[in-house]
Amino acid sequence: MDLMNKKQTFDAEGFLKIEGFLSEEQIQEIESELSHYLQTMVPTLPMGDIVYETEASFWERREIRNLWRMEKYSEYLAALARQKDVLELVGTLVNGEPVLMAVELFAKPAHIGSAVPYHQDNAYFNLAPPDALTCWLALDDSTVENGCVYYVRGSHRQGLLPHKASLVPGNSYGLARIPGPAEVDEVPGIIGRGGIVLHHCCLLHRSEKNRGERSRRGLLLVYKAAHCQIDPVGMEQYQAAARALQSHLAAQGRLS
Ligand SMILES: O=C(O)CCC(=O)C(=O)O
Repeated sequence: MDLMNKKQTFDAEGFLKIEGFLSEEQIQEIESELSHYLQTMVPTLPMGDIVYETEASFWERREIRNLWRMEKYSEYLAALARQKDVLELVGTLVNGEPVLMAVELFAKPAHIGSAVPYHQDNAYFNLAPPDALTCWLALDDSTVENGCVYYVRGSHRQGLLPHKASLVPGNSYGLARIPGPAEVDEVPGIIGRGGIVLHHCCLLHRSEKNRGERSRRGLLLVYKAAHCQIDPVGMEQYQAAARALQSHLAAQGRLS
């Protein structure tokens, strides 16, 4: 599929899936950088840049749910996000010069990896115009069993829907009203290791708990176009939700 066909699909559906975007060799290189990151960076990270799973095993085995702002700590990952073919594709889809916002990990460990509530990323970003996207890179085969992301086809065209504090560590903001199954055309983002799914920042999406035997790691490269501005009113609402989560965790003694 050429770039213009990819753009047509992305504009119409709000997401675009490309199997085998990275080779097995590249994925192994990323994995080796990740193990280095876990050993050397994770012990030094500030609280805001790491989130642990909160299931019963929390105190015994601290399984990582999310790593945020990884581009700050890993030159390798920052360079990966600047790869020419990635920037060319992203620039076409965001209608302008691509600017990296973040590199993140959604680790979703086997058995306990927690669900992500329905949300639109732009409820967090508050960008106008909403020319931003996430490139979700599968480090494992992502299946229904291990908690793939579900995308609501065409939902990016509705604009931003009301969100509220979700109190979910790692995803503090969620859709205020959860749509019924008949209201949405939801597509499971089943994708093989090395594949990518790019989704528009206004696309409604969620993921379920990992009920499988294997982890479901997604490495997220998040971009906006250079011409985007931040809407301060929306940003204040999101930050209030983030503060509500912090107070909730502090009240439970879980801010450690
Ligand atoms: O990986 C997941 O389960 C959720 C990812 C997500 O929310 C996103 O890509 O914006």
